[in-house]
Amino acid sequence: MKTIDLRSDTITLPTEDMRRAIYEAELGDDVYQEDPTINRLEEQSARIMGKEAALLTVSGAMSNLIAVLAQTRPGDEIVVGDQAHMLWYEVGSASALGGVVIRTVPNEEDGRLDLRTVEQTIRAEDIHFPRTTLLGLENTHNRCGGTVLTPEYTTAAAELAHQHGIRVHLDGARIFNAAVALGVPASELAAPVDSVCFCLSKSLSAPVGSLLCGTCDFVASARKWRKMLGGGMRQAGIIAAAGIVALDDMIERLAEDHANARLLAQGLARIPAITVNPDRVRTNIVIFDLPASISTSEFIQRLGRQGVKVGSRGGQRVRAVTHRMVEAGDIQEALKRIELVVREMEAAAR
Ligand code: TLP
Repeated sequence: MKTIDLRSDTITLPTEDMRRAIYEAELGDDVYQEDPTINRLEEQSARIMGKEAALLTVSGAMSNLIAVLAQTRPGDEIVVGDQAHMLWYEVGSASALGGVVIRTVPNEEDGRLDLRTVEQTIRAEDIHFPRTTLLGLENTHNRCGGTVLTPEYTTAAAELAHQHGIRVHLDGARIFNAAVALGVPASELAAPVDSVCFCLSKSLSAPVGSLLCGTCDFVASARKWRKMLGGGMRQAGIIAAAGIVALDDMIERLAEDHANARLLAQGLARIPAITVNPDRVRTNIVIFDLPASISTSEFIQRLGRQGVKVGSRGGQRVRAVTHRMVEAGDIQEALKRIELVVREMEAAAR
């Protein structure tokens, strides 16, 4: 029985081309900025994002943290959505290590923040208040189910922030999924913001790495913060080599993952006990609800024993993510096994 792992696109393994590129990579010491492969990846990334410069970091979480460290001071306030990855899944690093207060604005179902609410959240100058210095956006939005922010929305949000002297960071861990779904270049989605990061190690299938992009001054400061965090790497061209293949070859194919996610959502919608809206699935993340009669943790365990792995999204919610290592046929097979487990659990609950 083939295991169909839908927990995350982070589980994708490097391709043959990536392994070959890793083997052949020209290397140097990157703390001296002498690794030609990293330099190439950083230049390519900056170009793709339409920014002056880029910095390779070990992870999306490290890029987001460095974006905070380089653009705020301890005691400042940052504004993010109440479903933001930075808030939920980064161990509180912005507060613990950056010393900033995290203030939240409710995320709309589609990942946007209502801009009137954002404006009301921005602190006025007052001796009692922290300074609001950074607004965080996320595209695609993980907890909102892979939803996309358009260039128009991002521009409006950034204009508002900039009018108030606030910088904008975009967590674009899956920005290429958004770009492919909208049919626009990633640079258009990143143009309005001051800093943007994206991940090589999710749908793009590279083993490690994230790129943090912005102006030359910002990236110079980010490089210093990365060193302070112990993230100055040496011959990490072996990571960058796979990243270059990811950017060259793996972006266009994301449309397949999106089609498979839609297929999954449409199939799930035909299972009476499951609640899901296939029309809301824009990229590679499907979030669906189980009925109250079914325990989510037990469902995930039982389904795992049937060779389908999915993740919990809290409460009755389940998350399934499509990626290069699952094909349309696997989706049909996963649907059969999901239906079986739901039926069994419903029967047991009666
Ligand atoms: N997300 C992971 C888990 O942490 C939940 C996943 O499986 O989806 N920003 C966004 C929007 C992300 O989804 C993630 C990873 C990150 C940042 C952090 O990236 P890494 O895992 O490289 O630190």
